[in-house]
Amino acid sequence: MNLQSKIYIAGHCGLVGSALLRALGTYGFSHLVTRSHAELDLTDQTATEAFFAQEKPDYVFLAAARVGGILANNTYPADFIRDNLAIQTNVLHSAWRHRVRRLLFLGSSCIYPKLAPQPLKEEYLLTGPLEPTNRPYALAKIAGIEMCWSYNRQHGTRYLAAMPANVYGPGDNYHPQDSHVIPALLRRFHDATQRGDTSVTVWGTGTPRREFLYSDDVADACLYLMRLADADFDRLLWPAGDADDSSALNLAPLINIGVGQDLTIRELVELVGQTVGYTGEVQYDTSKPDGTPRKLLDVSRLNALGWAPRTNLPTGLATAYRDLLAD
Ligand code: GFB
Repeated sequence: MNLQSKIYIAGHCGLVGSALLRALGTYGFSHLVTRSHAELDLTDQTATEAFFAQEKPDYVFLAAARVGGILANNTYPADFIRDNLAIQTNVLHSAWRHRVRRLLFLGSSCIYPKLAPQPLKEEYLLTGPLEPTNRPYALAKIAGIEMCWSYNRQHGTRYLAAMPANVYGPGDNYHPQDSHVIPALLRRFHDATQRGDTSVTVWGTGTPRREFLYSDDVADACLYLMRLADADFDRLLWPAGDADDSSALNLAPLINIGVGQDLTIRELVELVGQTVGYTGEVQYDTSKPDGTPRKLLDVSRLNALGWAPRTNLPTGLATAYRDLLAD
């Protein structure tokens, strides 16, 4: 990928896509292609195919997806499975037809089995049952990984699937019910502080552990991966050395992106309270789901390539909070 390459960022208005756009701009990539959801509905196969036929991008970051927090996943399971299957099917197929050189498909750490050993290695994919609250979303993303793998095997494409930890950052969704935990807590603690409330409610027991990754770090890792030399990139696609061995050994073209550390929701609540300056009480609503007890990613594959995140959680939370205040 060079500075003149034509690069399509699918989902450039989202949390990861907008960070990718910023990062590509910062590095000096000048030939960027974007379409808003209103301009191009990626669940529409005909429209997606026409777009690829017209633009013929060299590289694709597939960050377009229907995403949401634990409750949104549980409330709209049909939307999560249908939209994600449709988007990725259309984009992966058209990208092959129009000879895209490399594609990075973004998923999530929820693809791994609910009770898999920690930290989660890439080869744990499909080794056990999934967490029920986000199974439709996870299954769609697993199908996306399998599609990347299948197109690589049958058509010689270079599709890599990257699974980030829980992402947060500027431009997040602050919806009270549908958002992820960090934007939800920033908003709730901020509103409580403004109103002078003495108690705030947090969902679940507070015991689940989560790993949080700042959106600009995810984007930086994605660029790092897309800019790898051919031999290094291909080693990620074929970890066992060749197509047949990789398929037999369950070595998908898959790489985790994370910070290698997690914390409990209770510890996160402390940090968010400090960030916002909230000093009241916290109640836990145990009628709300906890989700997976833990999903800490093993990031040794990415670290071995020389990449590490730059933003620690307190710094990232402070930036995210400034973004909320500016909203
Ligand atoms: O961020 P979150 O929705 O993602 O929830 P998941 C993380 C944890 O925070 C859960 C707790 O244990 C929640 O019960 N939590 C506490 C809250 N208070 C809140 C709150 O006000 N809002 C939210 N949302 N959570 C999603 C998956 O799971 O993570 C998706 O459903 C995707 O498929 C995404 O993988 C990254 O980590 O539980």
